[in-house]
Amino acid sequence: MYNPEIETMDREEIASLQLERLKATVKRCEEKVPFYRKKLRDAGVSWKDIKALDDVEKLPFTTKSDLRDNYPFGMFAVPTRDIVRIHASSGTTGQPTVVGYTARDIDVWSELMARSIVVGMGEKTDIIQVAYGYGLFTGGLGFHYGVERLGASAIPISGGNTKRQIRVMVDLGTTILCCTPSYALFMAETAAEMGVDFKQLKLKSGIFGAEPWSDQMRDKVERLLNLSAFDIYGLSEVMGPGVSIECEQKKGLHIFEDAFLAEIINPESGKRLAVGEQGELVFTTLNKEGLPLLRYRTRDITSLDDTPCECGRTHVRMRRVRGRTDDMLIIRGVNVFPSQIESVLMEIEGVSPHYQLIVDREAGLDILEVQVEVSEEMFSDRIQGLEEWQDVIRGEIQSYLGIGVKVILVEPRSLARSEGKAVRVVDNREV
Ligand code: DLL
Repeated sequence: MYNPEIETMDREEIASLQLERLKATVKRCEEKVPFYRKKLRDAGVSWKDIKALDDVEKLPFTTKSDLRDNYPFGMFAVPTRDIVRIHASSGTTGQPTVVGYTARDIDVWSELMARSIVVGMGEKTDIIQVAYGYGLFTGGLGFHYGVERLGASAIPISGGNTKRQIRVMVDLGTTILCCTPSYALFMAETAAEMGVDFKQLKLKSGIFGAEPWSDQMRDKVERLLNLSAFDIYGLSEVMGPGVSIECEQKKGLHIFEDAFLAEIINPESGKRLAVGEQGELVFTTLNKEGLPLLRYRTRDITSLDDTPCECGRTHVRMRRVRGRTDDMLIIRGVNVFPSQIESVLMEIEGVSPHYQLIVDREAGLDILEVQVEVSEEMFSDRIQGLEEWQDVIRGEIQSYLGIGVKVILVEPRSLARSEGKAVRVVDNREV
């Protein structure tokens, strides 16, 4: 049952718990998953070689393509008769991947989600609107089970039907909202159109994640929805939401280290990096039955922080994910994450938080176009001076990124809104 003490254990205790669980996971993979048996044999390593936590480095990596190659159930460590739930990753390209959970996995996940919600200010008395998509995506059901485990009240509204979301929030007195940060912004806009004032609502916190968002975007969301916004991270392969979450300090996301062992590697060389260095996040699951994973490469870029946190939790923190290796745009040789551009845009008064990046190649040269909506007030005030203003914004982005970009200011409400994960980049170079 719900056991927050595990989050304040001392570091040595955490390490010994992790070591014991790591050994058991490697043993399980070796014995139950032919894919891992072969991979471990090829790497010349066995669970018996795991004597210290650092021995994790001896293990081979697992990648998304391993899951694809073994689609659908080839990496499961139990027969499908023991699987009680199947989800799929939200990947938009290539073959899909599916993930499976035993009854015990669902139990552990519910527990981790209940703990996450508590970190995000949740209590038994809360009314929690779960506006992540229900279905193959892990967001909706992941949160739902966590809310029920905590004993709070779940409103399983799923994503979409935004006017109804607002009515439900007003009528039922929602106290915690759970959805993607981009959908939260869309809700703010819809509420304003409906004449609903967030100051009159009972919302106290929002647990937002599933996509990258900047600190500047957080300020906007907090201001517009009049709540405290927490960043939650997770991925279907490793479990779903509830791998890590920010505490009230909002200085990084505490990883639930009783369930996941995190490492940061150099994405090119695969070498492990020291705490504090930025690289690709890699997870080994520590107590999963259905789909245990060894050194799963997330492609998410971040760094770890093991300094003590003022909240008293001892679990290591990861910095907010600024993007994925595969979302990183390389524009004329410069690496650009959409979230970097977002943070510049959010600092400029009069631009709305709605933007899109279009990448093209003209005469062999990469062109990055930043389309950003002007806020309603600015649009009517400055219709004459839009061009100069475009220049100002272009200047800000250029001086931050060090590369030339094209800025196009577009009318309020002209860019597509998201009810789930926002699509920030349209890359026309591949087609
Ligand atoms: O997005 C699980 C989730 C649901 C997390 C609800 C949080 C809330 P996938 O669809 O498999 O799972 O996508 C996982 O989304 O590898 C990251 O690239 C990205 N991502 C998830 N959370 C965050 C976050 C869910 N807080 C992929 N910040 C991950 C930045 C995030 N990126």
